[in-house]
Amino acid sequence: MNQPVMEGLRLNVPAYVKHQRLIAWVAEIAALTEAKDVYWCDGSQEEYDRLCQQLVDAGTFQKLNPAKRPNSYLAWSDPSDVARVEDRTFICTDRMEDAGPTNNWMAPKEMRQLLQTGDQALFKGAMRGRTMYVVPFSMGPIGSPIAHIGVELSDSPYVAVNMRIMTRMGRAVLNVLGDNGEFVPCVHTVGAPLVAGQADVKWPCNKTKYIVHYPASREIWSYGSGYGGNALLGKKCFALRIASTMGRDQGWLAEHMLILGVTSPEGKKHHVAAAFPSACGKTNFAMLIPPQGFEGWKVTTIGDDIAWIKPGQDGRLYAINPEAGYFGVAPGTNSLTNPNCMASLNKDVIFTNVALTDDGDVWWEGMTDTAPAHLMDWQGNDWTPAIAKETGAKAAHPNARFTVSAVNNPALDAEWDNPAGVPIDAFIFGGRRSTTVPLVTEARDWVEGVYMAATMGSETTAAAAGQQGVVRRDPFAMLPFMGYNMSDYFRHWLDLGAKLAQSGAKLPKIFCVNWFRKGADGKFVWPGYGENMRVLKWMLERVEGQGRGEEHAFGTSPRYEDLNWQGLAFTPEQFHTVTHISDSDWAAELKLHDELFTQLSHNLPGELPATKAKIETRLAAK
Ligand code: SAT
Ligand code: MN
Repeated sequence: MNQPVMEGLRLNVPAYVKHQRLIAWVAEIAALTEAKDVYWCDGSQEEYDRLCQQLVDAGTFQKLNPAKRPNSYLAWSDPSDVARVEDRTFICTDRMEDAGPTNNWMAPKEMRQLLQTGDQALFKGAMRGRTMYVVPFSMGPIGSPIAHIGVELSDSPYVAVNMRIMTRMGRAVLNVLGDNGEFVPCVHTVGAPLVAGQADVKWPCNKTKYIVHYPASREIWSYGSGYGGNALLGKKCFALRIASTMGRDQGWLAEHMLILGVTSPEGKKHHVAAAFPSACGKTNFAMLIPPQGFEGWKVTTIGDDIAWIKPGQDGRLYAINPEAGYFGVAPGTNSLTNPNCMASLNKDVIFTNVALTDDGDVWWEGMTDTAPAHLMDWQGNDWTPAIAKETGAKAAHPNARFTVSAVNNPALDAEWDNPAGVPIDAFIFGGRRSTTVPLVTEARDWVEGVYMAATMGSETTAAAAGQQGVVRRDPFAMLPFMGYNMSDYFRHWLDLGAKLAQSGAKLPKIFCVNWFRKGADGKFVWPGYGENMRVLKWMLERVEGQGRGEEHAFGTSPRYEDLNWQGLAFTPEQFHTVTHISDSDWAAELKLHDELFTQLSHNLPGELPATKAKIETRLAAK
């Protein structure tokens, strides 16, 4: 313990760490960043409590009223550091075309110069005055053959405590790593070095931000942000961008998908994986409570954001959730829309950028019908409903988040931690579209399903910095999370489907959904949330070769009479509003598909334009 390795710096390597390559790398990064000292996280409860208290002392955390919200904390970020920064996210492959046209690219050598090796390299001295936390984590059950290990070095204790909730983190991971195991090295700094005597701020960060991936060496380097996917590097950076490349090379899939189990009153269980862009209700869908008219049905959560999916011996696809917690959007969540989620948040939560009530609890827009008479907003300002009305000030930031362990979820599936995963019966792809895309459509085959997923569009949300509410193509809901060329990824999906079909296995069915169509009054027509069960049940009937529908140009959709309406007043006219296919809207939509295909023309699989041509023929024949 406490071997002095460099002048002025102790690496503090615990006796149980045997991995020389890991120790050497920690020493290298500590030297580069000139961290004040090094702390190895063991993942214990005692450590978590201690770091949280340290964050309270530093002003980053406020401890919530233990009578209302036991063992929970609130952090308010810097107002400039509130979401993922897609324009600052880079994939550094040798060849630009391997990152593809949807990613920011820089040659690895050039990026390393900027971050590590150049005279002004950003990581040089970046952790001065700060402790560097060594955060060993496993994506997937510790020791499972499908899990992969990462080690994040971060100068943010906020990151360390969040990683303990979001991943399996600590000493047990290093035990599995042994003296020579493989790990993905993740380096993170908030980019705010302190000179001697300088007081720290509550949320250190830097205006300059870089979220950088080197797929070839499976490295992640993140600079300047402390928020969400920019800083919790196990999530989008590792489990999607780096893992998608691993999946391509090794024959599996890393997807931006929730995983849920559905058990019928007869006890038959199906598993579904569903991709939606950030802040489009994945967590709500994964925790759905069946509505009136669905007595005896049960929905259970395996994962709410990311799925790693691998072909099993039997040719079916098996999915695991590589994460151990939820980093979900708070605003809009309430005990009507998502009671399971609200129950998950009763204790042991880290809230970020929600509002603080006068009695030391949290609040956000949509939590209750009436707002509290007074609270402190996410920027620490006085907030009242009157102020909000006058200035438009939000109590919580629209991308305010909760971090909570999966085991807090009352609807957690018994298999959520099973290293073998669960067999997937259906894939669902959904965007946020006020018009054009019907409530639900079943693809006639795998290729048509891949087409639907590839051409998916969605209106942008507060989860990413930038303009909101504009439709952009978001293939497979992976646009911000793809670690390689998007067209090569389409090819990977097509090839995997063909390979599985060849083995004689029954492929999962593919569906496309849209919960977000609006009426002439600009309001959502479909009630969503628990009522999505009606659509889910239809999909599972189709999986079973039952369930009726009507074929149209893009696939098969249910007619009004094909869904169970027991317990919901939803008229055929309303159903028409959320399902009808307008020829002119679709002519415009197909033009956008064309634009996407032009953008992705390098290596674009011929099956996709061919599918589009078939749709056009069908539309013309109407
Ligand atoms: O900030 S995260 O990337 O973790 C959340 C999201 O955008 O889905
Ligand atoms: Mn997500």
